[in-house]
Amino acid sequence: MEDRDATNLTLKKAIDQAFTSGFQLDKDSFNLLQELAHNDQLENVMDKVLLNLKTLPENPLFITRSMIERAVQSLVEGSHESSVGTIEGGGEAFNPLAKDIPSEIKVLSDPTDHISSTGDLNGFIQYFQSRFIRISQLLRDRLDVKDAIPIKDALHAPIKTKVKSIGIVTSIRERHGTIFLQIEDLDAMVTILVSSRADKTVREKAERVILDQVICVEGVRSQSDLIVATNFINPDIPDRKPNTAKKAIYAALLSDLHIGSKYFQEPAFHKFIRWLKGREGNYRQREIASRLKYIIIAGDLVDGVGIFPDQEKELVKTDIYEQYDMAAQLIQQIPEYIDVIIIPGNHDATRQALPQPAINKEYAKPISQSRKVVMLGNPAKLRLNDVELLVSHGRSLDDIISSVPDVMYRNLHDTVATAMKYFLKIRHLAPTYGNKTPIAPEIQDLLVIDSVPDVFHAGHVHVLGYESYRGTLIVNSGSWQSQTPFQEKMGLIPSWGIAPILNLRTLEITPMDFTR
Ligand code: D5M
Ligand code: FE
Ligand code: ZN
Repeated sequence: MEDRDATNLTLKKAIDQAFTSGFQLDKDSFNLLQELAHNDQLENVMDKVLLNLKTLPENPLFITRSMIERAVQSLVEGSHESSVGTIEGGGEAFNPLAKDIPSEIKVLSDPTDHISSTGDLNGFIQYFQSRFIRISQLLRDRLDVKDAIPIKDALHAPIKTKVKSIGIVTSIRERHGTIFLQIEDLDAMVTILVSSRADKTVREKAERVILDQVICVEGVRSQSDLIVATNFINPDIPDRKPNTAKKAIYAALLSDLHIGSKYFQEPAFHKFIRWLKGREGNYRQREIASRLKYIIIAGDLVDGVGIFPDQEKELVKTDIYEQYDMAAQLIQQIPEYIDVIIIPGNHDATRQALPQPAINKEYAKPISQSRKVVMLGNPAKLRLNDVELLVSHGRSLDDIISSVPDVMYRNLHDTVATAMKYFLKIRHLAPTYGNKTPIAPEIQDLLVIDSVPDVFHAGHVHVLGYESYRGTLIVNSGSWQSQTPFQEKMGLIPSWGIAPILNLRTLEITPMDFTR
């Protein structure tokens, strides 16, 4: 008797919850709730249903059986991607609203037509000067940096006085626990010292300084032309409210397909395409598909040829033309009302050094002949329905991983957004020269993040992650390639086949799992 009372109570609670939130229950869903209550499975289900409903662009009148089923399933699975669950086959007619919504794309910057470097020594001097000037301007926009003085003046300040200067970090060394940094502006250079006994916050900041970044150092002028650091200031991005679209309209953020690789997960990608066409997914998932207007591919569309030693063993297509042919055959199947935007990565057919021009037209031809695509360079900045996106492949994430203490290949599932945050803090997409990321000495440093994006999208590390930072949504899009032998050796477990879908109206991400 008591048991039945408890069952009725949870059932009543769930039904009340639905009604007070303004939803009705159809007969099927009522029956299911009853069943769940009877089996002690109703706890938290309605919370989950209502939470999922919040991410819908428009509220439905009824809570249907499939909405409840999905909530139950995701509670059982419990992972952070579970809000999507298995995609079921859908029966009803698919009416893509996005077909009637005109696309609003504005390319704000694309390096493709600004490539001019010759690679000589003068080029590099000019390049780093451009970097210094552009980022120190961003630093000077900060109240706490306005009073920074040139390094040569700091060197002439009386001993034991406080000084503050901006410089590019030209060396980082550690000896017996003391960190020595060298910073340089347009006409002088100084050594910064952080002793092992320094304040913990200063130590922590010093350990996160990245080679060749532009930074402001506060400290005390000491003997022998040293500055003992008391603080490090990054340009960072201001906390603000991002721009959003007026309509509920979606963009799929993808990267790292690696078409041509043995490890490219073609079935998952086919499932993604079927979902776009309304042939996969439950009510809510199909609703999102119907409003999907843009697909962005942030590099590594193909696996390429000769990118790493013995690559042939890992390829199903050893000819780069065939790889792009295969890419074209897949991209062609994307409904024509969806705009596809593609930038290159380090596996694509264009120059390797950053900034990269768009994928070479000769190779991209089968794609551009098969449907309309927007081919941009890396990095690219664009506006989609009022939302400003910075899209870069993210190769220098490898440099961040090798230089800062908190981010490792092994813990990327928790730290990939933190790794991307470094770029925003230092306002540069590839700080370190001469490590993993080749950089071409353009006259203007096109890798400076001069305006603050609403969304920052990258890939490369093959791990899905997203986080909002001071108003900017950071997204790493994971991959469509399963673990390669090299990644296994590094301890990198890729998250493949899960597409982060961006709602441009709310800047929220719905991860959609196409692996099952
Ligand atoms: O890079 C995918 C991931 O694998 C990225 O985190 C770098 C890592 N990776 C792959 N190959 C190498 C080599 N040769 N050295 C270091 N790290 C590597 P992708 O660009 O897709 O190959
Ligand atoms: Fe990749
Ligand atoms: Zn890559």
